[in-house]
Amino acid sequence: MIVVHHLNNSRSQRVLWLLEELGMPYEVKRYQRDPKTMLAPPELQAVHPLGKSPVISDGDLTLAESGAIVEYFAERDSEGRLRPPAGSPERLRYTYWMHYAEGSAMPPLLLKLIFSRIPKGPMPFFVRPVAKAIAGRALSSFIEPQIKRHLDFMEQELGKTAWFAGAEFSAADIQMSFPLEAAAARGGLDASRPMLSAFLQRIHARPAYQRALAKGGLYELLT
Ligand SMILES: N[C@@H](CCC(=O)N[C@@H](CS)C(=O)NCC(=O)O)C(=O)O
Repeated sequence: MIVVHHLNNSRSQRVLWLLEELGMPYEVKRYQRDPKTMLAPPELQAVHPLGKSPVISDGDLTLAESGAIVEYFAERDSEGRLRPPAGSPERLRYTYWMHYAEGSAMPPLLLKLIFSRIPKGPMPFFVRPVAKAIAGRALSSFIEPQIKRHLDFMEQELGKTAWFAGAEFSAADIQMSFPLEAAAARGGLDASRPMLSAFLQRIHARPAYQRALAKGGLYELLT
């Protein structure tokens, strides 16, 4: 039996959604973030040494890293529903977006979250203005321009094809949902990005997405 080790408000929501799309039976084992630090509880480290989510168990296999998990299940589907045919141009795009989501899109979004929190953290009162200035400078000079560049790129790409890999919905769209939801939650999506906003509306309307939400519980993107 597939077990999804699911941390609340996390990337493992994508795995639940994928399994719902594929109609694969699974169990959800829930873990709660520490409300102060937002870190995963130590029990997750007993499943995988990094103690992060998602991680899945499938018989003797334990697999972490959302892209690897998404590809593993997409490959296992005998009907090949969520993966373009091997060797096709769509398959190369699929591979590209599968890696891009965590390798390129997420780092600046994570930096934004961290640097926005720095001035609010505990520190002596006289240090706070300095921390605020340094964090503000990092945000305005590097992080925000990087996020803008990525969002412009994704907006442009979604103007070429309906879904990230091509005309058909694929597991790459599931993998790409997290950076786009994170960008929306962190204020980076507005009327100037109609393609990305429409993408989010389309995925949120999918019955499998809705079922996954019901399984995973409250979902507010945090990290
Ligand atoms: N690149 C990894 C990132 C995993 C990751 O950072 N997961 C976050 C949840 S979205 C986590 O477990 N955070 C809690 C912690 O680091 O303790 C993936 O895509 O699986």
